[in-house]
Amino acid sequence: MIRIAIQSKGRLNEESLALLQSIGIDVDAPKRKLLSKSQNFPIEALYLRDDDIPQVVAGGTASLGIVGLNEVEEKGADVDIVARLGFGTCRLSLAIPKGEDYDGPDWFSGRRIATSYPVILRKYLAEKQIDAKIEVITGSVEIGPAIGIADAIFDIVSSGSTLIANGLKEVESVFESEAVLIARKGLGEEERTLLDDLLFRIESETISRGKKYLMMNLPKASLDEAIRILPAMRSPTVMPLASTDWCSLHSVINAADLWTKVRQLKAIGAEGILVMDVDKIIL
Ligand code: PRT
Ligand code: ZN
Repeated sequence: MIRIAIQSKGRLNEESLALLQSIGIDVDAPKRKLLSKSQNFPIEALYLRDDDIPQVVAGGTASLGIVGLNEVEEKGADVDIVARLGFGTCRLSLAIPKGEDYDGPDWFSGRRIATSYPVILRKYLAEKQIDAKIEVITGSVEIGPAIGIADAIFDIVSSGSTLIANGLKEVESVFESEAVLIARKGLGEEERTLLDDLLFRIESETISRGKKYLMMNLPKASLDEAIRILPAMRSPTVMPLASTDWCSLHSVINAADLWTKVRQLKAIGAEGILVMDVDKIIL
C-alpha cells in the first residue's frame, strides 16, 4: 500500500483525480473524507491543502504527492520530482502598474514587492543582485499596488487576465510551473515497485494525450511521400488492398497537426480518411 497526497479542493484537485482515473485507479473524491483507499490499486489518497503537500511527503506521512512545482520550490522540500504531469501549468512573474516605464530588473531596486512566494522571489533578487523589500501576503496579492502596500507584485500568472483586470503588466517571468508527482526520498522496495507501475501508466497516458489515429486508402505510387508526411512512432503501418495499385495506411499523429496533414495527404491522392481518438499508447 502506498499513500498519495492530493489537493483536497482547488485548481489541482479535479485534474489529479482525473489523472488517477485515466490510469485505471479509482479513489473516492474528497467529500468529508480525509483518506480514501482505492478498490482497484494498493493506493490510498490523503486530501490536503496544497501548501502542506511538500512537507507531508518529505516527512513521510505520505510517500507520494501531486502538487505544483512552485509549492515544492517555495517550501524547499527535500523530495524527488518523479514526473511532470502537464496540467496546472503557470508561471511566477513580476508585474508592475501598467503605466510605469520598465527598462529591466533594476526597476525593482528599493521598491516593495508583494508576494506569497518570498523564497523563490528572494532567490531571484539575489541572483540579479537587486535590493528590494518583500511584503509577504497570503491572498489577493494582485491588489497590493492599488491599495498602496507594494509597488509591484510577484505572483502566479496563467492567462494574464487577473493582471490586466488589476491594471498591472507582467515584466519578468521568473519560474515555470506545472503539477508534478513527488516522492519521499528512500522509498521501500514495495513502494518503489508500486511507484514504477504508476510511472509506467502515467507515461503511456502522457504519450497518448492529444494524439489521433489516422487510417486512409492511398495510391501505392504516393506511399513514399505519405511516409514523409506521417512520421509515426516507428513507421506507418501499410496494408495491401484488393486493388493492387492501392494500399491502406495507418498512423498516429498529433491532434494539433490533423488538418495540415489531412490537406497534404488529400493532395497526394489519399481517400476515405478515418480519424479516431487514441485511448492508450503503450510503448
Ligand atoms: O486551498 P489550497 O491551499 O489547497 O489552494 P490554493 O488556493 O493555495 O491554490 P490553488 O488551488 O489556487 O492553486 C493550486 C496550484 O495550481 C498552484 O500552486 C499552481 O501550481 C497551480 N496554478 C495554475 C494556479 C494557477 N494556474 C492560477 N492561475 N494557481 C493560482 N492561479 C491564480 C493566481 O494566484 C492568480 O490569482 O490565478 C490568478 C491568475 O490567473 P490568470 O489566468 O488570470 O493569469
Ligand atoms: Zn495553498
